[in-house]
Parts: sequence; C-alpha cells; structure tokens
Amino acid sequence: METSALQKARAAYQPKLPKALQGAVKIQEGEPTQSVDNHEEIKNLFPNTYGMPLVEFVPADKENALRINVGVILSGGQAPGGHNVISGLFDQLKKLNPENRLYGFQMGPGGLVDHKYLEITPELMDKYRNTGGFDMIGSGRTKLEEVEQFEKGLEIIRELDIKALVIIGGDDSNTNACVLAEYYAAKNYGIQVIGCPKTIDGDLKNAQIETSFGFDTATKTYSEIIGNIERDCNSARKYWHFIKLMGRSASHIALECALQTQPNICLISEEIEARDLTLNEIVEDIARIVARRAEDGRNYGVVLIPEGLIEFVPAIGRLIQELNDLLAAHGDEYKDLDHQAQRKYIISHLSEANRATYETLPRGVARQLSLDRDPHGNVQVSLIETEKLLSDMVAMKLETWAEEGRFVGKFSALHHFLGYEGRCAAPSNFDADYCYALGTSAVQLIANGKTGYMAIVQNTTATSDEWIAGGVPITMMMNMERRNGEMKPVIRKALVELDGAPFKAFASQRDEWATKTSYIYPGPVQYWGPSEVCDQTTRTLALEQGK
Ligand code: FBP
Repeated sequence: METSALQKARAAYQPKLPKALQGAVKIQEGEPTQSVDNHEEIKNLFPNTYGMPLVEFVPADKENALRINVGVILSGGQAPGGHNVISGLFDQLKKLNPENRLYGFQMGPGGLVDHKYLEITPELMDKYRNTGGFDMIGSGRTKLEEVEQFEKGLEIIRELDIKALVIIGGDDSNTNACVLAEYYAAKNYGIQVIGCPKTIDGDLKNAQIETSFGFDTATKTYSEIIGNIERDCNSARKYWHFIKLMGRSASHIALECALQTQPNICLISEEIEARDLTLNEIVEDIARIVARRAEDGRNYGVVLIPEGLIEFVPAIGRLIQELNDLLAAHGDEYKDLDHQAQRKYIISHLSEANRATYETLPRGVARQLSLDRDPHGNVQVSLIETEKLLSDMVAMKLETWAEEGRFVGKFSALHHFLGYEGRCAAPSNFDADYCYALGTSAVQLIANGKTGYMAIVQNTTATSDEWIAGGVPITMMMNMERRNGEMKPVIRKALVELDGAPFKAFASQRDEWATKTSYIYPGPVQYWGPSEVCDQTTRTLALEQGK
C-alpha cells in the first residue's frame, strides 16, 4: 500500500493517553444506575445487565496480566478515529500480555455472523495508525438482534477462543451490543461485550458521554470546505450556496459548522419542530433574507441545512411515522410494485391528513420518503435532496414576490451535500487521542470483567492527560421507543437542545450573520503547530462545558 508523506509522518504520532490510563489500572465503582426512562421495562428486558454501577479507572500498583483473545467490530457509518480505537485496543491488549490476540470481524456485525475475520498483527496495525477510514476491517449495517445470529457468532467466537467483543458503533449499534451482552450473560457463555461511542452525527452523547468520536474531525473538515465556499461566494458575489450536511435526525453537525463558519443562514431541525413551522414558512424565512441582502446589493449567501430537516417539519414528521408503520406492516406486498403502483398503494393506505401532505410534496421527495428504511428502521435522509427542494421553493417564492412588485434582486443557487467528504478524514489530534483512550478503556473494562458497558472518556476540554476514563452501563442510556411499528429498548438519541449553550450562542448572532457578511474561514485540520490551532475541541464541546 503506497502512503502519502503526511500519512507517513502521521503514522509516527503517538496518541496521548489520560494519566489514569498510562500505567497499571484498577476500577473504582460508583452507585448503581438506572435507565433514563421506562425503568421497569428496561430492567425486565435486561435482567443481567441492568443497574450496574458507573466505573472510573484509577492508577493501581500492578498490571493485570490477563491472557485473552478479543474480537472487534466496526459498525455503521465511517467516522474518523476508528483505526485509533483499534490501535488503543491492540496496544493495551499486548501490553497486558504479548500473547493476547485481537481479531477484526470484517464488514461490520455481518462478519461475526458469517465468520469473516482477520487477525490484527503488529504489521497490519502499523499501516493504519492515525489514519481515517474503516478500511482495515471494513464496516457494515447488519443489525444484530436475532438469537440465531448470536448463536452463529458464538461458533466463531469459540473457535478463535475469543472471550470479549468490542463493538464500535452509534446509538443503534450500541443498543445491539447491549442486547448481545445480555444474551451471552443470560446464557452464561462467559463472553463479554463492550461498546464504543462512534458517529460523526454527534447524537450519541449524554451525561456520561461528552461526545462521540469522529464529530470533531468531520465538522472541522466540513467547516474547512464551507469556509472555502464562503470565500468563493464572497469573491464572485453571484451565487447562493445551499449546503446540506450529514447528521441524520440531529442538527449537531450543522450547528457546529455554523459556529465555526458563520454562514448567512443555518436551519436547525429541532427549532423548526419546536416552532411548528411549515415548509412554506421555512421557505419564506429564507426568501426574506435573500431579498433583504439583495436590497444591500448582496445577491449571494450561504445556507446550511441539516440532512434530517424534512423529518422535523411537523406535518412531514407525522407522515413519516405513518409511512414507517405502513412499510413495516405491508412491506412485502409493496416491495414488488413499480414506482407508479407504489405511489398509488401509499396514497390509498394513508390517513386523510397525511395523504394531503404526501400529495403536495414534490414527487421525488415523496418517493424518497417511501423508499426502504435502513436496517435500524431509519429513513435514509442522506438520499433526500432537501437542498434542492428548498432552493427551488425559494426561487418560486421570490418570483411571486417579484410579480407583486417587491424588490428581490437576483437569485442563482448552487447545491452541495457534505457528508462522505468528512467521514474518512485523517483524525484530528483530538479524535486520534480520544479514540486511542477509548480503545484502551475498553480493554480495561474487559480486564475488570465488565460486560454491557460502553467505554467512556470525560473532561475532554482539559488537556488529554487530565481526561477521565471509565465505563457506563449501556442500559443506563436506554428508554423505550417506537421502531418499525414496535416499541423497542434503544439508547436515547441526543438532539440539539434549544436551551443549550451551543444553540444559544448561534441564535444570539444569526441575525447579524444574515444581513452582514461575517464569514469565518477555518482552513484545514492541523496536526502540528501551536496548540490553539491543532488541539482545539469543537465549539459545541467547549460551549457545553462552559469554555
Ligand atoms: P452512523 O449513525 O452509522 O454513524 O451514520 C452516520 C451517517 O454518516 C449519517 O450522517 C448518514 O445519514 C448516514 O451515515 C449515511 O449512511 P450510509 O453510510 O449508509 O450512506
């Protein structure tokens, strides 16, 4: 494999570990925990892994020389730093006992079920240190939830003499990690399961998890690109750029990028839902800003749009709920119809109010809403061209206003979708260190006999040696939610809080950003140089921690 000069230099970077993880470690247990909601239901579903205490690692006198084989799985969308979780696991396992082995199951959870794996050797590991991507073992979205899959996985686990599995994933994958941990515990199989918080979306966070890995690098990468577009925009002064950003339901990515780049407009789905806005009202708000800037001779601007926006427009959200249930119940008879017949089928099965919403949506968007859900039951919002939909509707609104004699200036729109551009970026120093510490923590949880835990690292706005490492029982983050037409135990997703510091900081400045041009051009992620340039956390994390 040919490598770039940057990759070579970066391979030599030794990620920094918190003080508590640098030497021998023991655990300090806190009070028993309970789920965030639906205590009785979650307790009944997870009798063996419910109520366990929070744990923190503290220095010990002697290292636990545990001899163990471990399996690791990368699950779901790529996020910068995945390889560093694996190098953290690898180095710590070898440190405990050089005989320890680490196996990577390939292409996601499916690799466990289909017995596709490779052993992670020192040579292989060294090729991937501090690199982006998940290509070392690949990733996938197979949902681990059936007993048959757990038993099939057990066969290879036994064959390789694996005693613990580490599942690196987002909220859905960690929910499945917990279900698997519970199953293996209930059966007394002696297999531990540990999760690690991954996702660029930033929606796997709570009182214990300060941030999911990948959010830092991905938002810095998108902000670099947005800054470049803003600078082009401010040079040519002739286009409105509509930029959709990944993030699924949550608008954390859009909000963080807005804080880093100060665009003219940034929509926040959670606010749109709270204000009960219709699509038409959102379009009018944007068109008003376009017309206002045109009065000052500014026929250009930048709009950030979170990819999940459409689900949060209340009428469309209600429609999606009904479509989810409809597709879950009638998916088989619907699947084989052609496009035209599928549309008819949906229209004839929807309730009156939702049918009206469905029929008023542009055909392409309506179709995208009725396509297959991902294996976890989510609408594939990355496929919906919201940026195009909004700019078309803004253009129509401006035309109507112009016909009414209002001055609207010139409106020429360009579209971008930022998602895949950042998911495999080489991890920032923050993500490189954070992920390495998560991998190290996961091994310490295993060494201390834990299962059904997620590795955590806290105090992350301090310097890395002051970070605090430990574990949180996954059941603690769970509640019951409706998925694919059924109530299921799931990790509660963190959406943007409208009374939280990041949103408030944005809301207090956005009117000025709309009318003036206050762009910030952050430039690329830096790996070497002054600390304020290369070790900066996201604005979201800093604001949440009052920095
Ligand atoms: P995860 O929740 O798996 O981390 O997904 C992140 C994400 O990048 C979302 O932002 C996006 O909607 C989705 O993956 C796209 O999915 P795919 O990788 O299957 O195209």
